[in-house]
Amino acid sequence: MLYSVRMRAAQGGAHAKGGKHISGAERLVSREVLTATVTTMLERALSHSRGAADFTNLTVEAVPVKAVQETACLPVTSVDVTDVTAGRAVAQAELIKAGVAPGAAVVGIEALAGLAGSLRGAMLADARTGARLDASGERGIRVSRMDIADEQAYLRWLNSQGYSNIHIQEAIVLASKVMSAPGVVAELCWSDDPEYTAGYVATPAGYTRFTHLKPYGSDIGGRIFFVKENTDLDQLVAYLKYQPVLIKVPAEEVCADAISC
Ligand code: WAQ
Ligand code: MG
Repeated sequence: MLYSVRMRAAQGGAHAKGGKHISGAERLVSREVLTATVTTMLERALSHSRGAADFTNLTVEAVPVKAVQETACLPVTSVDVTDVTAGRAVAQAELIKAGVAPGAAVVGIEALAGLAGSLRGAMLADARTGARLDASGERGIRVSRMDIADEQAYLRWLNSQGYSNIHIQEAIVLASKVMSAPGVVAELCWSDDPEYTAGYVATPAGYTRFTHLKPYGSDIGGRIFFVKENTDLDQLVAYLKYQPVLIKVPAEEVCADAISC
């Protein structure tokens, strides 16, 4: 059995009562690390750079192993840009390369940039027009029930590429699940944590990070998933929210000489 652990935290009351979204997290873990996972999430909600949560919802739900699908981890590339304008221009080009119509890429970037506050989930948008497709309003669609299959192997794989922060760790897992979903062409994301300016475009071919997609100090972030025409939206949303998925990193090079590994 695995356990889906989900946390969402707000300040000024529950999300549904107008509270400001502070933090959220999703894990799919074994019984051995369940209690530690819950504790870490609670601590994170109580001491977040977006503010201290006064409402935290923690859900723990058993998931039978046979319900879990596996999917490959996206390869990661980093692009250094000098500022937000340059970052958004290259992110736009990356979206277009993935099959998002040029006008839709512009509309999508503007939708994220124009948010008055962070949603706690993602927006779905038409990859031809950029028009919003989901009816979840200010909540957004929350992708859930995903994790890395082998955390130690994942951390080694990330470290070997110079990546170590928790934002990257979590975002690659989320994006890998989203890219395995039926009908998704690409994702655009930047963080809602005021000190974190990097963001990414994910496509089924890979995860491309840009060092600046959001101005330093802004606490408005978000995610937008661009969706192909004729996609069954109910099926897509059900997959994103409910399908348990574990992400597999590429097998490590076998080391002939254990001492030099
Ligand atoms: N499902 C859907 N949307 C989500 C989820 C989720 N599970 N979690 C967060 N979001 C949305 C929500 O609108 C947040 O406001 C927004 O995304 C940003 O969330 O390579 O830190 O957790 O250096 O602040 C990306 C770059 C970091 C990482 C992303 O997102 C890198 C990040 P945050
Ligand atoms: Mg955040």
